[in-house]
Amino acid sequence: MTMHAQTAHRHALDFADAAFAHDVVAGLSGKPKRLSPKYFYDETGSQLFEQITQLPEYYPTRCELSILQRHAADIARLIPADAAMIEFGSGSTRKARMLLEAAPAITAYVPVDISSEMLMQEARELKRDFPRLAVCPVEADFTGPFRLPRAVASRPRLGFFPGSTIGNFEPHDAAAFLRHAASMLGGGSTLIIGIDLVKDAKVLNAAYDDAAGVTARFNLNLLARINRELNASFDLESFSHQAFYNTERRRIEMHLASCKRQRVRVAGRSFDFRAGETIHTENSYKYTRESFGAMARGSGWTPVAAWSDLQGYFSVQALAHQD
Ligand code: SAH
Ligand code: AVI
Repeated sequence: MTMHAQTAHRHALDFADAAFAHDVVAGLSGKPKRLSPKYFYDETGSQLFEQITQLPEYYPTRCELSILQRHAADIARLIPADAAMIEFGSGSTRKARMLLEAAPAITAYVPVDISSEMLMQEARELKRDFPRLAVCPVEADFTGPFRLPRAVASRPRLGFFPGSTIGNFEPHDAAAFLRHAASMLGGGSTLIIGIDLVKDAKVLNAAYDDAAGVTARFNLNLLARINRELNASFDLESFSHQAFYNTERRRIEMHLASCKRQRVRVAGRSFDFRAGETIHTENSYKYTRESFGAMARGSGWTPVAAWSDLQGYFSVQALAHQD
């Protein structure tokens, strides 16, 4: 890195720290208290998410992998020559690798993620494993504006948003994200997106409250991160993981519940908790093919293909943006 790049990187980090402190203080000052799920993903959080994907109860990753395995060739047929694939929330890049193997037409790959360590590690490994591919990682919050690297400018673009990460947005934010992605990817682009489908509440509840307690550790890691980075005093033993399917709103809700009345210091401020009071840390919305299709059409995209696993738990959809 040049001196100039180092200074710019430090400023970006200072800015991210300030935004984290601001969002946490604002979220804990609200009624009800809430925190954004994008803050789950520090280095430990990303590792815990990877452990979640291996759990017997957590079906989304297994289902989506099986769909991609079966239909990689169908997806590859939608990809134009010399394309750039931009992945939103790339994490372990395991699913991108399946598309890269099936579609040599992809000559540039732009993983975008907020979790810097995992992003850089994956980018290094991809460069080693796909030596002819231009790998251009972008550390960014994809809910805001960010610049695409130069390698993408002259290439046709393919968006990839697997994992049902769009389900972590509120529906109006999901629609806004789709509109933003349409303008960023441009006319003629395709978006391959993973959607978790509405299903039996028992299956959903188990997926987000696993017997081994990994999802609980993932949820509680947010408080550990706040302690470490914002000089806070959360006692992790006195908060407990809660996850349940809200049938009416078609979403899993995750919360951290205070086991007692207590006061917590965060970034120089005090926050009081009643016994049983929760911090709402995540929603994971579930869609039907129809409800997602309607949202996509209202946000500049036309569904052109949809694939499902054999149980009908998960859907991978191809959306086209005309203009
Ligand atoms: N695509 C992978 C990972 C899904 S987990 C898969 O399908 O398994 C969600 C990923 O999105 C994580 O890697 C997390 O760091 C990233 N992420 C979450 N919110 C983000 C945001 N606002 N901006 C950028 N990346 C985000
Ligand atoms: C990343 N995202 C799609 C996951 C989900 O299923 O909503 C995050 C997660 N939260 C708890 N378990 C997994």
